[in-house]
Amino acid sequence: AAALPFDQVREKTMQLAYQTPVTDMHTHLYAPAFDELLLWGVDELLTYHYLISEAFRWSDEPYEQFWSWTKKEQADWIWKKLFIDHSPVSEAATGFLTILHRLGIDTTARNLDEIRAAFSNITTEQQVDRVMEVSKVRKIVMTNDPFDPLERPVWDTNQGKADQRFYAALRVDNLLNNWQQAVQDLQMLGYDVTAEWTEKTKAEVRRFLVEWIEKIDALYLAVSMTGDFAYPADDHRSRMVDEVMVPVCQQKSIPFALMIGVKRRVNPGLQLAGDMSMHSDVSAVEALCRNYPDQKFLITMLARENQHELAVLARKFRNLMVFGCWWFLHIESMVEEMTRFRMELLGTAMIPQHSDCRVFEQLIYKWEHSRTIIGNVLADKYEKLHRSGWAVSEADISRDLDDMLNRNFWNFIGCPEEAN
Ligand code: REL
Ligand code: ZN
Repeated sequence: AAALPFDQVREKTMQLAYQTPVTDMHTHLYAPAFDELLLWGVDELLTYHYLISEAFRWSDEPYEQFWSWTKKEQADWIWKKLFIDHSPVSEAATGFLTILHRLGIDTTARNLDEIRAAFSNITTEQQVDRVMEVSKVRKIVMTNDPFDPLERPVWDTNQGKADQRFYAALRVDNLLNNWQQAVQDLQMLGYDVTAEWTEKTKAEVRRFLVEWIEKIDALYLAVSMTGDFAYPADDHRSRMVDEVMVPVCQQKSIPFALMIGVKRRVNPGLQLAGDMSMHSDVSAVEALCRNYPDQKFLITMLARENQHELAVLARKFRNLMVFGCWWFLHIESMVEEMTRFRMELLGTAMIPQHSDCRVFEQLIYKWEHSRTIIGNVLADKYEKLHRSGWAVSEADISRDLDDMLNRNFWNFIGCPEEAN
């Protein structure tokens, strides 16, 4: 393949960075069959929990007041606080405008009802198609919880797999982090478990996981862990990991995804917007990777302070894949910093981003903002290579971007054919 001249490298890299189809390996989005669980539209976008916490910085309103309003009233209030009274310069606020811009909606009048009108007369299916087209996101991994009473019937009636663009991931948070609740939930679904950690209980939890992995075709098991996650430890979590989760993952040949470093509800009044990040101990991941060399772990962490150590750890363990810039790290400056040192430490053998979207149109802004950064960081590296006499071709650039935005995930989870 023909080497590109120096002065074409950045332009070509950026062009391909915006075009390469993406596999979004962790989202809170759903296929249309999940009906009301699939959030989209202006009022959902404006009441994203990222924007709720930002709007409250400008208000003395009691939290209960806000929660008592309709979604439209909440959206009006957030619009006024973050877009009318002040400039929307934060990542999440700017993101809303990126979405409108890409959907061709004019915002010069700054009139929210006009913006709402531009979203009327669209069906969910049409919007899903349009957003996937605009964002060039080709495959979306959901977060699936069998204990969710809205979600379970969709799987029970076999509609969860109807749309081939969507894939499932089995979320296991309560099993690890709220065992009392999990026991009740499992019993409700007919599993013979007790709060006591007996052989019977372990076997039943394994049976639950295997049955649901098969039922939903889960690509991986997933959990969000608080920052105090320690492993190995003489506690419920370590027993659950060692005696139930890893054995099940091995049996089904799927990875275990751990998202580590959240501190839930530091301000309960803010509900979902009240979660915080906290520093974690990377040696828990180190011990997991060493104890189970044949088990794959997909890992992301929430504290900026943990990122460099985690990337170094990925040099030591090939069964560890670092992914994404999670939540409060999904901002321009952090994505830039993290993408740069991950590439410098790991080359392209990492998954630079996932979206964590909760509202469908967010795919547009989250991926556009990230593609810009990933493309520019990559172009810097190619220019440097060029100066050392190694000129990349268009095919090299396409391959590298496809690896990072799509293929590395599918190869790592053992389904390389899905990347095509
Ligand atoms: O998967 C998770 O645990 C988190 O990503 C979510 O709890 C969080 O609220 C999400 O919206 C962050 O981006
Ligand atoms: Zn998430």
